[in-house]
Order: sequence, then structure tokens, then C-alpha cells
Amino acid sequence: MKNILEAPFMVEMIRTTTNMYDHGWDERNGGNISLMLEEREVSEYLDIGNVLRTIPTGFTAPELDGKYFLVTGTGRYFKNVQYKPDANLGVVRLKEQGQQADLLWGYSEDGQFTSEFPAHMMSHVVRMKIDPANRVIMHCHPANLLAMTFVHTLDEREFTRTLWQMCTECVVVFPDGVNVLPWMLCGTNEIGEATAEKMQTARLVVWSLHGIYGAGKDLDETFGLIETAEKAAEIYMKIAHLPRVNTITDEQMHQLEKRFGIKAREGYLD
Ligand code: 2HA
Ligand code: ZN
Repeated sequence: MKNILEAPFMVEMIRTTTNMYDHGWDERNGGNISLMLEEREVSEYLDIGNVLRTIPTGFTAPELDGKYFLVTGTGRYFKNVQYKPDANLGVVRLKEQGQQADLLWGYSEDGQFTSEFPAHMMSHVVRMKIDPANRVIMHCHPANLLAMTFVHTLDEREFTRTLWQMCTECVVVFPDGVNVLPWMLCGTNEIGEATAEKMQTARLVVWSLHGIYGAGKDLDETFGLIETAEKAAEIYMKIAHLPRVNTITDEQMHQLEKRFGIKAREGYLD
């Protein structure tokens, strides 16, 4: 059996949580990540018949039975993942209609998966139907996106258009735009269901006054997606109080659609 701490998925997870912490997106225990793994890759590092304990999930998601995930732990700090991966991360396999999770590795200090496990798992169910290559759900608290939800309308078309207008490449990176949830109680099945519903039409879902969710095929791509939206929000927060002299026009965004072979969300450009 190979050393799981050297598995590419583990190395990438440790690098990503560290990088997110360094970006200031994951203060204290803020943020969480789930990465779907293939049984084939897990079996290289773990005896998949050796279940350490079984943890109830509190929701039902039959589509996830037999699926493996590497998930950050509840109450754990991204800052510390690099120093103690086995206490801050866990590998689980879902069963019994997604109502139970077998722990195969990690959460060594009597831990368990993130409190936002429902939002993650329900979002995986939605995104894997839309894009079978989707593997990652990522949540964090980037300051400028969060700040923007205090001062900008939460209308999804308007919020998306503002972000697209802040950097030329935004419409190329997230042509499906950004969906927005109002403030809701975090850690619940309700916010999980609402997030998954929003994931039907966009890979980015803002939780107003809280943070953001992103979905993607790998950690790098999902990080880049949130990074791009956060950069746009940063520019917005720098200029929102100043008179706007120039802007990226809808006609210029149509040029970007042609140049990069993407299609902006229906009805979002004039
Ligand atoms: O637990 O970010 O939304 C950390 C969180 C909850
Ligand atoms: Zn959060």
C-alpha cells in the first residue's frame, strides 16, 4: 500500500487549503472543501474494506452511494491542514442512500466532516449530472465578495453583470454567471438544498453576508474560478464609490464570446 500523504489528491488538497488560507479566505475554521475520488485511486493508498467508523450524514442522497470523498473536517483550521493532514481531513465513502458515511482515513482526533457536508454533497449530486467531470465543491469567505453583498443588489443578473464588467476575462471564466442566496442559516440541510438548486445553473453560488461556493473539475480550476470572481469583487469595492468613467460594454463582451468560443448566460447581455 502506498503512502496516502504522497497521493497526488492529498498533496493538492494540502496545497490548496494552505493557499486559500494564505489568501485570507479561510480565517479560523472558515471554509470547507470536498473532492470526489475514484475507488481505483483510493485503493492504491487505503484498504477500502477497513472502515474506521461510520458517521450519519443527516440527509438522503442515493446518487452518492459508493462514492468516495476527501473532505475537510468540522471545526478544523485550513491554516493547520499542512501540519496535521490526518486530523484535519478525512476520506469517506457514502452508503445507505447517502445517509451514512464510512470513514476510511483521517479525522484522527475524533473529528468528522465539515458542518457544510449537506451543501457539498447535494451540490455534487447536481453538478455531476450537468458535468460528469465535476469533482470539487469549495466554500470560503473571500473578503471582497462578502463585502459586495452588503452594498450591491443581490439580483443575480445585476450581480453577475457587475462582476463581468470588472475584469475583461470574467465572462470567459464564468460565463454561466454567479447565483446568489440571501442570508440563510449555515450548516443546515435547507441551505444545502438551496445551494444545490442554485448549482443547477451556475458553478458559483454566493452566500450573502457569508461567502461563496464554487464547483469544478479539479482543485486548481475551482480555486481559479473563485479567485477570478474575488478579483472582480475587489475591483468593484475599489471603484464603487467613485464616478464610473469607463466600462466594459455588452458589445465588447459579445466580442469575447466569439473570440473564446463561450456563451454568456442567456439574457444576461443586451
Ligand atoms: O465551518 O465556513 O460555513 C466553516 C464554514 C461554515
Ligand atoms: Zn462558511
